[in-house]
Amino acid sequence: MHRYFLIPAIIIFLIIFLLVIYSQYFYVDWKWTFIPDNFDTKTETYKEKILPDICDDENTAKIIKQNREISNKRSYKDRPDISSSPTIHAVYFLPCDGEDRKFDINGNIHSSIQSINNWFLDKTKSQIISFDTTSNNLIDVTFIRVNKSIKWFTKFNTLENHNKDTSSKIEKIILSNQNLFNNFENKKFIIFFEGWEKRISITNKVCGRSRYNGKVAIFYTNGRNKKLKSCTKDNIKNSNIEVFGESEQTILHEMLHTLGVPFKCGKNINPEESLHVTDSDGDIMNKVSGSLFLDYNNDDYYKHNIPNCPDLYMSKFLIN
Ligand SMILES: [Ca+2]
Ligand SMILES: [Ca+2]
Ligand SMILES: [Zn+2]
Repeated sequence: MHRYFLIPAIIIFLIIFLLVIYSQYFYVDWKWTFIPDNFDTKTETYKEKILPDICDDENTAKIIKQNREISNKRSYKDRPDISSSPTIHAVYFLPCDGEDRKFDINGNIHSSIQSINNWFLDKTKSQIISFDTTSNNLIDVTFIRVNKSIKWFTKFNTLENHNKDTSSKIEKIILSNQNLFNNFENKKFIIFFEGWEKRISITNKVCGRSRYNGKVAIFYTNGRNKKLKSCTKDNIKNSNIEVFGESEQTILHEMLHTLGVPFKCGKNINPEESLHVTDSDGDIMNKVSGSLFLDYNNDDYYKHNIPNCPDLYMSKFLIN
C-alpha cells in the first residue's frame, strides 16, 4: 500500500480510537439519556435549585410539620394499635424538598400492601403478614417529613463509609424517633421513601434496601428525575389491589429480609452473600425478587422441614 495513503489512514484510525476511549472511560455522563429536573431546555442552562426554608442540611435531622400538609386523613404518629402482637408498620417518608404525592392518604400504600397479602395468602393458603392497621381495617401509615434534602440523603462522599448510605440515614432517623410509635419493640417498619438510593456504580440500581434481621425495610418511590419516576416500572402510584407488580415484589422481598429470610440453614442459599436463594429466579427471595414462588420446592425458608432451622411459617409476624 502506498505510504501517502497509509499515514492519513493511521491518523484517522488513531483519532477514532482516542474518541472511543475518551467516551468510554472519561466522559461517562453521555450514557445518561435523561434530562435533569433543573435543566432548562429552552435556555440550555441549569436553573439553580432553591431549597425550601424548612430544609437544613447542616444541623441534626429533625421531623417537621407544615400547616399546608396537615389533613384529617393524615397521621404524624402511629395511631392506637389494635393489639400488642408484632406488626409491620408503614411510613411515608419525605425529604424536605420532596413532592408530597399523598401516598399515605390516597390509598396507594394501602393497596400495594393489600396486593402483597393477597399474593402471600395465595402462596401459603393459610397465612398473611401482620401489618399495623387502623380500627377500620386500613393500613396505618405514618407521615414523616424531615429537614434534610434529597441531596443530603444521596450525596456522594468518598470519605463516607458504606454505613452512611441513603438507607442507613433513613434507618437512623426511624430508630431515633421511637416516641412516634406504639409498641416499638414488637414492630418492624416498611418505609416508602420519596427519593432514591445513592448510586454506587453505573450498573447499580437499587429499588429497595433492608437490613437482614433488622427493623427497617425501605422502598424507593422516586427516581432521579421526572422521566424516571421510580426505579421500578410500575411505581406504586399506578398499582391496584389485583396487581402484584415489580414494586410489590421488591417491597415484600425487603420486608422478608428483616424477618431473617432466607435462613442460612436453607438448602439453596447463595454461598457468596448468603442473602438470597438460587434454586429459582421466580422465587421472591431470589436476588431479582421473582413473583412466582414463596420458597420454590419448600426447601429453604418456608415449610422446609429442615431440623433445627428457623421457618418463616412460624414467624410472629404472620397471622394464621
Ligand atoms: Ca398503629
Ligand atoms: Ca427453595
Ligand atoms: Zn435481597
